[in-house]
This record gives sequence, structure tokens and C-alpha cells, in this order.
Amino acid sequence: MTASLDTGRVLVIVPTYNEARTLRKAVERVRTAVPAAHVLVVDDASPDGTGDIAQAMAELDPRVHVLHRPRKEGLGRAYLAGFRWGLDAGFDALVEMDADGSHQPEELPQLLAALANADLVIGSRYVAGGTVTNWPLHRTLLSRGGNLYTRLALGLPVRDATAGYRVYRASALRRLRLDGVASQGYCFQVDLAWRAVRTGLRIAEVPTTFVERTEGHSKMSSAIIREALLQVTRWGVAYRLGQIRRAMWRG
Ligand SMILES: Nc1nc2c(ncn2[C@@H]2O[C@H](COP(=O)(O)OP(=O)(O)OP(=O)(O)O)[C@@H](O)[C@H]2O)c(=O)[nH]1
Ligand SMILES: [Mg+2]
Repeated sequence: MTASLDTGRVLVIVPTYNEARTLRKAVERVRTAVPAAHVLVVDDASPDGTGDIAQAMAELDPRVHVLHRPRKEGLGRAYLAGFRWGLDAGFDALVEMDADGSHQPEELPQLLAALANADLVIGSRYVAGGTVTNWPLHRTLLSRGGNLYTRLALGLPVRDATAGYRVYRASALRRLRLDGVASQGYCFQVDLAWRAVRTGLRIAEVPTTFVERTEGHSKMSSAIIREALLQVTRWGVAYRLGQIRRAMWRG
């Protein structure tokens, strides 16, 4: 795949849980920004009827698809199911995008263009030109702190490892051994970035504007933060022990 990526072979995966107020707009914006791209909504039986909205859109638009899942199982599981669906269907590029308006579909062409020289493109808030709007101080600190900790613990050469606006080449995603991924929340994004680095994938970060949701409710929880902190620490310790072992072996 080069600069001439066929946008008809791009699948934008949108996981949803109770996004009835935001989903329609998000999907419409994707369809306008990259008209040939397909959209897959992965809904975990949202009690607010998000799945029905997605279903209605899919019935009217052959480029919109829905994966209905029986229960809420977290962002990670929803994406894994979406990836599997997209890989089986033969798409060349798989996009991760939230339904809540935080990720701007109008920026998608830039992210897709960057795939010409990368296997994973991250829409980054923390490279020059990237921004976050309307975040209270505690969210900024959490996100910045989480990214700093991740970089230090794992030596990860990524400025925004928790970002959820991404494009993967299908061929690269196949190399990540997704069967072993158990992470759920933010940790899922770090997990995949970490796997991508260790697999030797080329990662590009493109500046994005992250807009805090104005409707619906965040699914972030203390459990999700705990999971990320614990997992990154575990991976970091294993990684550093491996470094020490290799250094001793050489010495
Ligand atoms: N299918 C599915 N989607 C989920 C689940 N949890 C969150 N999502 C979706 O994942 C996307 C990101 O979740 P958000 O609640 O916006 O979490 P966030 O972006 O980390 O937090 P905010 O910045 O506060 O919005 C949204 O589209 C959610 O609807 C889940 O368990 N299953
Ligand atoms: Mg959000």
C-alpha cells in the first residue's frame, strides 16, 4: 500500500456503549470526510438504543455495518471483534475512532495519507500541532501523566500512547498476535502500541485536535485507570529485567 491507498478498502471501527446522542453525527461526518470508506459500529447491547440507531443507518447505507454484541465487555474486546470482522472482510486499513465526537473525522484523510510511510498512524494530541479542547485539569494531568509514565516504564518512542484515534494497516495488524490481547480500557491502546514497537512496525504520529465530549457520558472509570497503571508497570518491570539480563549476558 502506498500513497494511493484505496479509501474504499478502509474500515472505520466505532465502538459504542450508550452513544445514542452522538453516534449518528459521528458516522455522518465520517461518510462525508471519506465517502468511499466503510464504517463498522461495534455496539455492546447499549441499553439506550444505540444499536438500533446503528442498525437503521446500516439498512439505508451499504457502507455502514453493525456488529451487535450481547453484553458490555469493554473497549478492548469490542475493537478485537471489529478488527477480526474487518480482516475477514479483506479491508486494507482499519481505523479506530470514538463515537463521542472527540475524534474529528475531517482529519482522517491526513491520518490515511500518513499510512503511506507507516504501519500504524496515531492521531496524537502530544506532538507539535496536536491539541485538546475543554479538558478539566484533572483529565489533562491524568492523560499527560499516564503518557509520561508509559514512556519511562516501557521506553516507548510514542508521544501519545493512549490515543484512541488510529489507523492500522491490515497486514501489520495481522502480525500483532491479537489473540493474546486481554487489555480493556486505555491499556488496550498502550498494549497495541507496545506490541507494534516490539514487532518492529513503523509508527507515525499525526497531530490531532481532541474535542472533549459535550453529550453522553464518559465510560472512563477508576477500574480502567487501575488496569492501565498495573499493566504498564508489569510490562515495564518485565522489559527492564530483560534489558538487565541481556546486559549481564553480554558482559
Ligand atoms: N462496544 C463498546 N464500546 C465502548 C465500551 N466502553 C466505551 N466504549 C466506546 O468507546 C469510545 C470511547 O469511550 P469514552 O467513554 O468516550 O471514553 P474516553 O474517550 O476514554 O473518555 P471521555 O474522554 O471521558 O469521553 C466511545 O465511543 C464509547 O462508546 C464498551 O464496553 N463496549
Ligand atoms: Mg471519549
